[in-house]
Amino acid sequence: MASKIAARIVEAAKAHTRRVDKYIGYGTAGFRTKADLLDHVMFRVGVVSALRSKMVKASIGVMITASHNPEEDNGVKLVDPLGEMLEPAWEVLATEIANLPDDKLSESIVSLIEKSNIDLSTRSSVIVGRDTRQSSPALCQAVIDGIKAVEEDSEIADFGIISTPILHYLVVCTNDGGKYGDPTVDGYVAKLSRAFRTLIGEDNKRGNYEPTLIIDGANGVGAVISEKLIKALDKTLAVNLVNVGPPGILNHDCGADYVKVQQREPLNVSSDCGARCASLDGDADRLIYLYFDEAGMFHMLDGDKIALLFAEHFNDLLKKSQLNLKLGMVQTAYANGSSTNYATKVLNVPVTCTPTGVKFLHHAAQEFDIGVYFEANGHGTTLFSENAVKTIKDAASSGGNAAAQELAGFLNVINSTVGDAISDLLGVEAILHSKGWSIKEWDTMYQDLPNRLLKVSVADRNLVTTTDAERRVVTPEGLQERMDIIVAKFKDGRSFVRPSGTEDVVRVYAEADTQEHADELGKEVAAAVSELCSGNCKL
Ligand code: 16G
Ligand code: ZN
Repeated sequence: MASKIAARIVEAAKAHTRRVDKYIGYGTAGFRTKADLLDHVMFRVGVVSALRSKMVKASIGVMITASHNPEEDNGVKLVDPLGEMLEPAWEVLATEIANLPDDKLSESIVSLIEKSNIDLSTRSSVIVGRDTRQSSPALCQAVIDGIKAVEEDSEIADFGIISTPILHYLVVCTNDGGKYGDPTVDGYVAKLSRAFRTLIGEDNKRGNYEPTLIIDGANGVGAVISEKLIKALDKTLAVNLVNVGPPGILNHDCGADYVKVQQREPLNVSSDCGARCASLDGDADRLIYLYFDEAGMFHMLDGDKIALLFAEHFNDLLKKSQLNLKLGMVQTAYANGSSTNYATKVLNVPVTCTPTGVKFLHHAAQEFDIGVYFEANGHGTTLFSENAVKTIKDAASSGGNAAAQELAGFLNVINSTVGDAISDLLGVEAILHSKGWSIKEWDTMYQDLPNRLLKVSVADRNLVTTTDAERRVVTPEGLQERMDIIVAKFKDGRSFVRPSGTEDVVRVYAEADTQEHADELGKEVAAAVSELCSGNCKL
């Protein structure tokens, strides 16, 4: 049976031969490179997804996207049955299969089926989604060809253009029989918008909160989903949607990554507007807020500020509702030192630090009853344990506990399956409304420490290895000692370096009491990395 399937796959693979030698690895965000190198990878990912579905006897997700990368790139990642990132052992298997020469495909598939004890009689079920890139439809077809090569009769739910978080949501809802929500895009929009409208209640204006918002759709799928959402919100929130797609170019001078990295406003958001703007990235799983103050100064509120807003509000609601649930936060080393201080010293909320990458944060957040996790780049969500869901719902339904009822509303606004810009945006708006806060009041919760991000090109970025959630260097030998000496020269100095998981560079982060000092610290550390890894520094 295994060899029969392998023969079918080899036959179908003739339409998706491997025409490029380049090794393509399954990185932190799946396979990602120039779109024209990906046809054979997509076909093989289709094969792997169908086999994985048979093995776990559940629906698997496949998302075709390169997130915030430029239009000419593309990528693909697999989503496991509970909505989480693909199991690491299968990342290895997927990478192996994606990079095999065509004539080695057959034996490798047979060995995978046999070693993993895959029950071939189980019908494969795969949920597929794609972002708005021009290359996505053809690459999606390659994935579908791969799934069908394993089993012509596979169950394939092709949802077309959807955001990455919607794909995660669909996988969860499909596998839990609709408990988390209705497994359709309309079901997703209805769930979130209904919960938001319930939280806002009759009066959408409160204190200094104005129910008007600019959404920067990054010319991607976020704009498509926002349009559906705007309709469903029915004026509870007045949205001015900009960067809605062609002729605007995906992620070009707009989107969450652009705003975060360039520290400036996206295209079509003018500096004198004085309003709140929420920037989404190309697949709508990252969110960054921004505004201009009266003096025309740009201000950015990144993942850390969003996390602290959630943490503060949930902390508050837990106290008011007198529910005994453990609230915690998860950050990475990139989190601004001020945000960590605010959480631990002002809010008394414990903070776990993990390596970069959603899967690490998500996993660590499961240790709490209510776990708020965010990367500074704007990717994050809140997880509620089973115990938390039950406790909150029970308290809310017994009546008279307004804080518990508000928490129950957040259970439905938040997409806990993965970081979701649209859901986070509704969460932020509901909190600002609840507090009667302007964006400025949110922004002044704490003051970010000045910081600088640099990258260094080196001969081999994997020379750099780290420990302690990327906060200390193990190799090259002597680098950490050098960094310790440099950091000690700066007031409030902190710096760490790590090899990027998505680019061929070593990243340097530096933080200090003034911007000048952060810049200086970053430069000195980058020079040390360059020297010890024989590379060249570049901004
Ligand atoms: C990927 C990760 C993101 C991380 C980024 C770091 C996922 C789904 N995405 O985009 O969490 O922040 O990589 O990139 O895990 P870097 O390794 O190049 O710094
Ligand atoms: Zn993204």
